[in-house]
Amino acid sequence: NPTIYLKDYQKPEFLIPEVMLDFALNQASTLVVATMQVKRSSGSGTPLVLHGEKMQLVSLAINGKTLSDAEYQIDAESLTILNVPDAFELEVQTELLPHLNTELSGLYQSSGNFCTQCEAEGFRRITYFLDRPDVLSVYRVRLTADVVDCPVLLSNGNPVASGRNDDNTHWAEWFDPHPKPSYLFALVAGNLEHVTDHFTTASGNKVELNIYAQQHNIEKCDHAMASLKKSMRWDEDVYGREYDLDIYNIVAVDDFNMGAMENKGLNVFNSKYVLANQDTATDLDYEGIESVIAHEYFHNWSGNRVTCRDWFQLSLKEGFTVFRDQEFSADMGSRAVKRIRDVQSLRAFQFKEDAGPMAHPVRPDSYQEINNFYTSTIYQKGAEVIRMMRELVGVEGFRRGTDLYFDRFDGQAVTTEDFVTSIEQANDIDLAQFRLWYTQSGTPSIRVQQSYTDQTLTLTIQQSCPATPGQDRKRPFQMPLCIALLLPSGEKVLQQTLVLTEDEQSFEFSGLPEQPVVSMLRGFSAPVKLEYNQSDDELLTLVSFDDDGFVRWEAMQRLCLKLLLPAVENGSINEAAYSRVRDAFLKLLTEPCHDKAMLAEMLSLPTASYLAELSEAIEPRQISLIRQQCVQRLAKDLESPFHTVYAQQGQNTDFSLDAESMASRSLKNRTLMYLVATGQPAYYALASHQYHAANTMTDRLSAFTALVHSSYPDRQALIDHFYQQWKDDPLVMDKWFAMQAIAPRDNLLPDIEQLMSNPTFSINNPNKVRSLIGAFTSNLLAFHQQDGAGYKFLVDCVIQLNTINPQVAARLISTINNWRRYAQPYQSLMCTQLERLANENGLASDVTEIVSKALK
Ligand code: DPP
Ligand code: ZN
Repeated sequence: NPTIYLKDYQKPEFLIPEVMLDFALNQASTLVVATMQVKRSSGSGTPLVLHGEKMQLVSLAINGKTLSDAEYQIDAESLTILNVPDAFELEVQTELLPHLNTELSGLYQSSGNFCTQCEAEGFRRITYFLDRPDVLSVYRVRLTADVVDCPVLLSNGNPVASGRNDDNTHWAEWFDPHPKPSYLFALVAGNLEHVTDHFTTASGNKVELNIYAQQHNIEKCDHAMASLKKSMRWDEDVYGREYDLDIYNIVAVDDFNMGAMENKGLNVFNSKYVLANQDTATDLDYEGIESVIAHEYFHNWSGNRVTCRDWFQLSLKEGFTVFRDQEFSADMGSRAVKRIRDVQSLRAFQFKEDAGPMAHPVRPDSYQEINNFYTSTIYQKGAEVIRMMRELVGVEGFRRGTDLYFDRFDGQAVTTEDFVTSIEQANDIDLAQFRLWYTQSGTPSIRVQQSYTDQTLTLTIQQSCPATPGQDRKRPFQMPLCIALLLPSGEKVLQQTLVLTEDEQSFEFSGLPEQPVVSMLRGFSAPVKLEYNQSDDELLTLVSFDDDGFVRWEAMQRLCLKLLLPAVENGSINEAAYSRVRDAFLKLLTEPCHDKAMLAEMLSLPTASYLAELSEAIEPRQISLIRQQCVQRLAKDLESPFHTVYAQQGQNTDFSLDAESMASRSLKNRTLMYLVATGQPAYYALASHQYHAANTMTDRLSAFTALVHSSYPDRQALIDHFYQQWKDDPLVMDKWFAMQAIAPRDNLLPDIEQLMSNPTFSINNPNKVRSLIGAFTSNLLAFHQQDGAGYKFLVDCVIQLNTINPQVAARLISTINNWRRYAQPYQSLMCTQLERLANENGLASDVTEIVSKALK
């Protein structure tokens, strides 16, 4: 596949201000008539080249006159019409086969219902079009389908008219007054129920809100609806953004490549991010739903009203919108815990990506397959870049900047540069150096050295950024470094945002009669790795007293890393380091607790993926084993305080999603995990009792997981019991697969292979692939077998998925594209399998790009 470069961007030569789409929906053969008003915008006499693939052209007409074969050319990816006037009506008829569409891009079927996914380039599988985000059109859509199979007919915008035909079909017409790029087009047709509500906007418009789902799921839509209303209010309060249509529809489907999609007025969601009730969804699921509903809603302004000029600008909408949803969730729940989770996820996925062969800037320079660039860098690092800009200009200055951005670019397709310029101009600040965050890839490191003499603290800070593909040398970034100084008594004597701009800088703080403890990188104010040797005592001061939740948690993590990293390297645990961690745990468990949610986070050892990220040469099995050993020792040594805290949380309190109840469940289940890790039968019984008596999925799944991951003798019976209870609920089955796939035990592969033939598993369903195969690849012990069988299994799955769903296949194989970072024999074994994959015939471009970059 050819590489596409940002530097080659050219404005479209033609525009399509209006389009009318007429769908005759039928699963075996759907006919689409697209009538477009086409206008030349530049050039003269050049042919019209439209994108199109994986469909059948039926006919073409210009201004009502059918074109002959000689008047156009067609290939696998495009349609060229040689002689066209400067303004004309183009009619394109195409035939689609939605029932055969397993790629879930374009028009497809999920549970028998029709739906679409057009981002990034799915619209070109529906009709021939200028399928690029800088071509904005006003859409009118007419849907016709069988009245029994498809009582519901939805598209973007507002409903205009509907009616019955003489045969067994009916029709509906939708009109969206807001010009939009083709990637935001959507239709849904099928047999669906809905819940309905309304929202009155700040200026008094009443908006009808509907959530559609299959009938048996309709009781599970209330939380999503409540989340939608909260999002709409928040965007008015925080950004001054109101909704702009009469109706907002959300549809939940079981087969979906990503999380959800922000199609104008008609969001299509992976059912994982809509459906919840207390029997089936965990507290984490509820939080995930709230944040994804918000994310897609926020796109209505950051993405839809102001969209991207080209796909290199993807972070313009995604980074900004992730930042918006992160802040929304922080306002709805615990800000500190939200930040901790976001940083954990950034380190697990984005740092890994930045250190591997797919490292790319937040605004990439090139790509082969755009679907491979819906990455953690674009989304999560992109959000960090927006967050830093807010830190640099302040909350009010940031709002002035976003107001200017939305006003100036409403209805346009723009660039990340346009966003930065808006922030600059609204604040009279120069962000020239800051722009490097958009163009340089790689995770910067910050090295801090401190000295204290004559009542003066000096911090010397060096920054550096490793070489990444295509970028050998980096210039220093501008970044905000939020710090505070604490006296050993815990009193905060100063708080400040330092702005780094140089390779090395020093900062002095005088008039300090005692040597302070530095609270560094507060709130994780920049997406960097911090190298800063603080003593155990300094870290413990931060754990006890810092008023920044992130730093408190991070100090505890760093204390644990002093135990874990050397232990992984040496294969044995240093007793002094262990005692420090154990004593810190004991103090946390026995002191009065003001914030249970934070305590639960503080009592978690660094994740295995973070330990891998910090390793020179990754020893996956060693990481897993050492971490497990530490969990077990802490469990045994602190059994009694763990049990006391567990018992204090009570069992079946009334189900509630308030912060206090969720925090209590989180702490209870964290302590339960440790209790079960003691291996004592009494705690197996305790967990088993919790599993059977639970009134929430949070409690049930936590007990289930603790037992399945332990040496509990009745493990298999428990797994079977869970299965019998929940086998009819696909989302709960996803958890059942995942928890088994990440069990820290050897010789798991035969179990995984057997689970793949379970009747509830389907390789065509992306959620199932992620929850079984994807989860297995994150299992540092079981996946990284020393004979390479885990890698061979993965590549076998990828080869199978390559023809079914290349996007999912590419994501799956990405998990080992950082093979060079592993120790031997893992590194060579992974390489062998990647080479086997590279030699397969008929690899999709999605997979080819990942594999070829991995092996380069
Ligand atoms: N644009 C979508 C989202 O991030 C991607 N499927 O919300
Ligand atoms: Zn998004």
